[in-house]
Amino acid sequence: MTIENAIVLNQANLSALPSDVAVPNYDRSKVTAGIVHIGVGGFHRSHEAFYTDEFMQQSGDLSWGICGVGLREGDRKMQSILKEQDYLYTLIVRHPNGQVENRVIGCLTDFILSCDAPQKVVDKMASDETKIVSLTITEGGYNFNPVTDEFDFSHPDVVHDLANPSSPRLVFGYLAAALKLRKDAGKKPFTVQSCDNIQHNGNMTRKMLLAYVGHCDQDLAAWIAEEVQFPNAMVDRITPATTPADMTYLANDVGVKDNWPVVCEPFIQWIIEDKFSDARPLWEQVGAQFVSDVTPYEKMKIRLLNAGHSVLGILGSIEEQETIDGAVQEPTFARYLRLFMDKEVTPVLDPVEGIDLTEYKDVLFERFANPNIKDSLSRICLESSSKVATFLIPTLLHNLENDGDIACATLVLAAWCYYSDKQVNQNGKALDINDIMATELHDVAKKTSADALAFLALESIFAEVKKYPRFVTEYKRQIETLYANGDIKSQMQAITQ
Ligand code: CS2
Repeated sequence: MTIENAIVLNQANLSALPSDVAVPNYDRSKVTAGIVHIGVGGFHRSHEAFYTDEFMQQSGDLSWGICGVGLREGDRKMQSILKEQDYLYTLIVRHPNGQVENRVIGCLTDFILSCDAPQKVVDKMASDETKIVSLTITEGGYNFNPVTDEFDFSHPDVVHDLANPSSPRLVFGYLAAALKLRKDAGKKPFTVQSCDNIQHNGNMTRKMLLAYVGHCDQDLAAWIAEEVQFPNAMVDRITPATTPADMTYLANDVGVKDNWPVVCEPFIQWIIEDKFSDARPLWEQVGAQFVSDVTPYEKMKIRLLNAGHSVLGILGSIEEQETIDGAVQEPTFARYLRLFMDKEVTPVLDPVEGIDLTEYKDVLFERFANPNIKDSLSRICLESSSKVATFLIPTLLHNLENDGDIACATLVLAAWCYYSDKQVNQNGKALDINDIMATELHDVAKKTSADALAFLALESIFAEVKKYPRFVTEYKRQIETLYANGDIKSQMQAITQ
């Protein structure tokens, strides 16, 4: 049944929405923005914004609205859609059994595009009501060199920002300018809270910011080092890219016209170190967990879930799979992924208090197999160069150093070379590749037919692992077989049998 005249989502229409759509129970006109968030994509809207909306609903403490910030021209579409909808959007939670929960999230209060109004972003962060600046800027946004883990001063945007401190392009310029205003006014700093999938994401943010600031203002760097807190955190909720079908579903089946809803799985987790520069929402009242050391949790999640996604994403793309659920329902892929998790990742992990790793992995398989979350492999393979470097290479390196198993991870790297070289799947269909290093990846990968090890020339990714002859031999063997037969599935089977 199609619902005629779906109701346009905005503040005035909130009370007229269908009764099975949950709406904020708080007075949005009284909300103030205690949080400025940079990088308002699907994941922020299904995760931190969800927790914060729930906290405001339950506690009635309305000082935790979120002011969104977009640092890229590409954020303009999100900004204009949210503005038209009075910063409301629908969260569509899809359970494996087909149950769907639709809920309007109300905690976003504004959205500023830095390219339109850089000073407005700085002033907002520096304003007294802002207690936290949180980030989802992707692994690549931290601007570290993956081999040295040091700040990359050669990046053109960094060169730009150092020359133009009042209109920066990267997050560090904004944080620096806003923290300087706080310092000069004798005020407390805000907390800088990373929500990206990087191990020790808070420490990494701190290190990068201090490197950047130290280059131009030593006093400010010393003050930041002393005063600003950067809690590490593990974040988790699978959030596929929104598709036109999701909007059609909302309009036709639910009766809500939302131009950019978010779809996600029911599972959600946020484990945070409890160190904040100033006040924070009591997110623990709505399911977040505060711990003194998040290291084992984040390692477990990144090395199993995120790396597991990359394993399925890269191998599955070549084999003409389209989504994570489709790939994991294929026995060859499921067996391969489990072997990778059991033999190559589990031995590398530290004990995680309160978590049974076997059960954690079982749950991951159930989450990946959710048939109502169509997480596309093209989303998973977005920016594979930073993902492989952060999610997979550290596990491989550990196993090389400790005589552990390396076959599964090595085949993924060989497959990634094949994927970057051919840019089509085994059946000749063009792959949708989006990677900042795409040209470089293609240029080295295409030399593979002449030199099996050509791809390993990518120093920023392979510098460490290629020091191990055991890896080089295994990689060469896998590459030669793949280029001779072009049959990734049999190679996976050869490893799992
Ligand atoms: C995914 C993540 O982008 C990726 O590679 O692994 O977006 C993943 O879905 C989230 O981290 C889940 O918490």
